[in-house]
Amino acid sequence: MLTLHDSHLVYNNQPLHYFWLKDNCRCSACLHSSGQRLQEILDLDLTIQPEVVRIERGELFITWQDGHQSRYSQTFLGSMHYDEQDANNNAALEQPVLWDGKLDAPAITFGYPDVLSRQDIKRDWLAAVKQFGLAFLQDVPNVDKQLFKVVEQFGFVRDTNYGSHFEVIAEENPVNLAYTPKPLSLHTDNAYRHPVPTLQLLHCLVSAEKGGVTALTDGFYAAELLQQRFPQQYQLLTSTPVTYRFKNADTDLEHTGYIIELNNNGSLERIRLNNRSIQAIKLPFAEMAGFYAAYQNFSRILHSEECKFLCTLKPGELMIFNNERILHGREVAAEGARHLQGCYADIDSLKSTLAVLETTLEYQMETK
Ligand SMILES: O=C(O)CCC(=O)C(=O)O
Ligand SMILES: [Fe+2]
Repeated sequence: MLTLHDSHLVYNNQPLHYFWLKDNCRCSACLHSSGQRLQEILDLDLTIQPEVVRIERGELFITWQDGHQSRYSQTFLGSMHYDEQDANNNAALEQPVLWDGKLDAPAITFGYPDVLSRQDIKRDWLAAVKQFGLAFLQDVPNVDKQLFKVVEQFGFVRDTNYGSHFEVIAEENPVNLAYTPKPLSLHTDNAYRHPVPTLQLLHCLVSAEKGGVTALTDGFYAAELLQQRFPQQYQLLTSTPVTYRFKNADTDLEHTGYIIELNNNGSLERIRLNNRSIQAIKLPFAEMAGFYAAYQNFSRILHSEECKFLCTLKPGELMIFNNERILHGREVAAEGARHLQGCYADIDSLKSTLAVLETTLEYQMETK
């Protein structure tokens, strides 16, 4: 069960380097009661050797050459397995649930009063945003800036040049086409920012007499379709730099990224696409036509019936979505008064609130 080697030991078929064990000592001199590490990498002896190693009731005890004593519980060792593939890839355990145009909206719709009064429903709401990238709330009081109260349920408002919130209402001289009745093609907001606000909330206070229909597409689902059907175009959109810019009297924001952005593992990280703020594409002459074909085709897929979900927000309804994954748009020009209030927030806080809630609810289940 336990064998000792020059640079490491093997316990329960798990190879563990001595320096790694020393670096992960659980004693109170090495690990603060907060769970934060007190060890400095500069102080670690990479050639360190154990003096004595023993197993007692499944726990591993080591006395090091300098007399320091370490003890590793079964639970700790069982959760490490650093040699295994995906050991570091928590994202692999958190695969998003992709959806198409036949989205089951009722499954991701929650009553706001329930979210406020029941922790399990609040958990389900936040989990829907994390997994589906989108959730709806009903019966949100039809009150000015109520969306701040909604954000308070999981995190913080992200201020931008539009302020802490924005009014989606037709204006005389708008700084942004969002503040007109015109239709808006599917887009992500603030593509010219890095980091981009990762969540957007839109709360309907007044719905249009006609039109003002909301369109939503799961950009990750559409990107997967593009990859399956047109792999070369997918490759182009993940590797051709495009610049987005927003400029007015007091703001000049610019960012160059990709329409489909991947992380180091090659998995989808974000969609960055906004027809209003994309700048003239500059590419070698021979590459321009290919890029345009890919860009247009991806937009066609995003807007296709296969991908696009339509709904009309009614007063008191609010949608919250991942602005790095879900594209939103306004399908038909809004006729008559229509008023949405919008704001941005960030998904890291939402995931943190969800994780804490999950732990609390699991604990309550166990102690019942
Ligand atoms: O009016 C709408 O439905 C969407 C407006 C919009 O895209 C925005 O404010 O970001
Ligand atoms: Fe928008």
